[in-house]
Amino acid sequence: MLIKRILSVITSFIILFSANSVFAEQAVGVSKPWQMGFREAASPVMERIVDFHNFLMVISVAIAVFVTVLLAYVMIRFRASKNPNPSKRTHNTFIEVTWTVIPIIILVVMAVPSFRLLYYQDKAVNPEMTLKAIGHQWYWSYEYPDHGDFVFDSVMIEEEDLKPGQERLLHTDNEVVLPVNTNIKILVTADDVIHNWALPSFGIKMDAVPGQLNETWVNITKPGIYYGMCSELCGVRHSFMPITIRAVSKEKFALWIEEAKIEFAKNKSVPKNNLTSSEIEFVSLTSNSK
Ligand SMILES: [Cu+2]
Repeated sequence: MLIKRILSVITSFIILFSANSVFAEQAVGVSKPWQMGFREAASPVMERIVDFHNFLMVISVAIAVFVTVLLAYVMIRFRASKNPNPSKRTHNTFIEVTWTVIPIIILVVMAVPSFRLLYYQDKAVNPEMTLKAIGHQWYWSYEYPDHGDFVFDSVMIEEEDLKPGQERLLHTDNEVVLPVNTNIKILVTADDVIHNWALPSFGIKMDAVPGQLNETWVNITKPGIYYGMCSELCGVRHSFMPITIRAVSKEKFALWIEEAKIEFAKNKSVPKNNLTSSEIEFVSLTSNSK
């Protein structure tokens, strides 16, 4: 009876996992049901983050196993019932040097690739274009400084307005279109409070700080739709300011840019008032005095 039950649980798990692999191609840059570990990497930075994670995992597991075995050995070998007269030893120079030096070596082995990765994700080498993301309460707006003077807002689509294929709480009305196989410099800032522009598939999690321009980069390796979200608690609708990126070929991107220049240039005709209340007061006072 018990064996039957266990078998049925195992088969249902196999069916669940194989069903997911059938749909794997449809969902790009989004978490899948029953997923373990990271989203599929879609940039050289994320590929290196995954490799570094796997490398650290081996070290962590080896240390955990070693400590557990050592603890079990000590508990059995030196148990009170077999050792009525406990040892009075307090020092052993060789062991003390060993348990200091080996952890230092392990930390250095971990630190070297960690710092290399940190500097690798810091700045793009020869960026071909720039994307500027600006965080607002509670949506993102985007500029393409190398492609003309336009800006657009990216606001989450509410659940009742979702179209088939759009992910709940993740899809925005205006998608950020980017070309694949291009070194893209990403500038991140904010308008009001601290936000965070996070895109797991690209290995990006960059603070958006008002008055500060933070830089990172991406080179998207596969076309598709990628989802991200604000990752800094920024107010009541913090959970509802996602990022939707459509990665396309360079040719399609060139076409989209031409359309975007026309479509979003209109928004520019109504300039956004970025002044603070004290600045507005100052402007109105000085203009009245003339
Ligand atoms: Cu935010």
